[in-house]
Amino acid sequence: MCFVQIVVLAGGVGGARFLRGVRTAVPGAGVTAVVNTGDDVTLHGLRICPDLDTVMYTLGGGIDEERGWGRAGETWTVKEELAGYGAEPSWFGLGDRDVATHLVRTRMLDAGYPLSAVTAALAERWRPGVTVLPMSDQRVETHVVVDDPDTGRQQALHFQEWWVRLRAEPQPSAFVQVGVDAAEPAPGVQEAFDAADAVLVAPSNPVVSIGTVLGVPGMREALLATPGRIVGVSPVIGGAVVRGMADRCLPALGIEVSAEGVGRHYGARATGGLLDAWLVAPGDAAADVPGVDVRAVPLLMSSPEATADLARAALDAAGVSPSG
Ligand code: FO1
Repeated sequence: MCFVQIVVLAGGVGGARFLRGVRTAVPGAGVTAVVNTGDDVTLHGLRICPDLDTVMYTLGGGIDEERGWGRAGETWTVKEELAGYGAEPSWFGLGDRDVATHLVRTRMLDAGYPLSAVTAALAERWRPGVTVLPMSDQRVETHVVVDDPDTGRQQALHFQEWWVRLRAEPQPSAFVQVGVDAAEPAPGVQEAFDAADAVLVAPSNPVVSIGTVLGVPGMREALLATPGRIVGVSPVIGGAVVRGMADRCLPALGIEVSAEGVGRHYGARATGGLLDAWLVAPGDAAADVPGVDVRAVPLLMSSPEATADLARAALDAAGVSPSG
């Protein structure tokens, strides 16, 4: 019996939780996560890949569930000692256990291993139960264009500074993926799409996570050539984002903060967009996304069971039965 092959486009916290539900919903399936790396940053000489780590830790059982990022049982001694030296940035939460991941990754990258090989090596420890692929082996870093409150001039901040230090407070006017023009999908991404029975777009940030993944040259073409159906899950419920700050990002691209707005932004596969189907919350059942099969199902990933039910609904919309 050939196992069901599923590809999931994912960002950080929401994407990781959704992936855990997919893994539960189809235990025997081959699941490949294509993960955003636009949030990646080099701080204190260490290469940090937040979304890859959140996916790896969440699926590997090492995540701090409450924060949604970083390690469970974390301590912050290195961070405190760095602050003792006045070593900036002090605003980024560098956990002691997390530092080990960054040290191993940075050493391997410096030795010339591509990010996809580094990610596979780290996954040897965490055994996430899905194949975790960075969207690209080339560096792509999301920068946020904001108006400088003091000078009124526009400036570009690294996503992490905007997100963590400034709590996404300055209204962004644009997002720029530095390095994206020289990027291409990572090894294994094209093959995963070619073999997919279904591609699921996780309820991640449509702009800085899903948008960044799709912005890699060749990615959209690879996705749209997949033989499977493409099913998205709305990250917006009742006009509000469930978690994170997608509502701070959507207006910059003129996208309405609603299930309908995001669905229309992704667009119908039949008319040049992405989606064959779009899952919205029961309260958003009236969402009108022309050319797309809109289905109202509970979207809150309030428990592993609820998330598995959501994943099953997504696979059902893709015409994939869990048994394959
Ligand atoms: N998010 C925060 O809000 N504050 C932090 O100090 C912080 C540190 C951090 C360290 C490692 C890591 O993998 C993620 C971290 N995040 C932190 C989350 C991260 O900034 C964002 O969640 C992702 O980049 C967006 O998905």
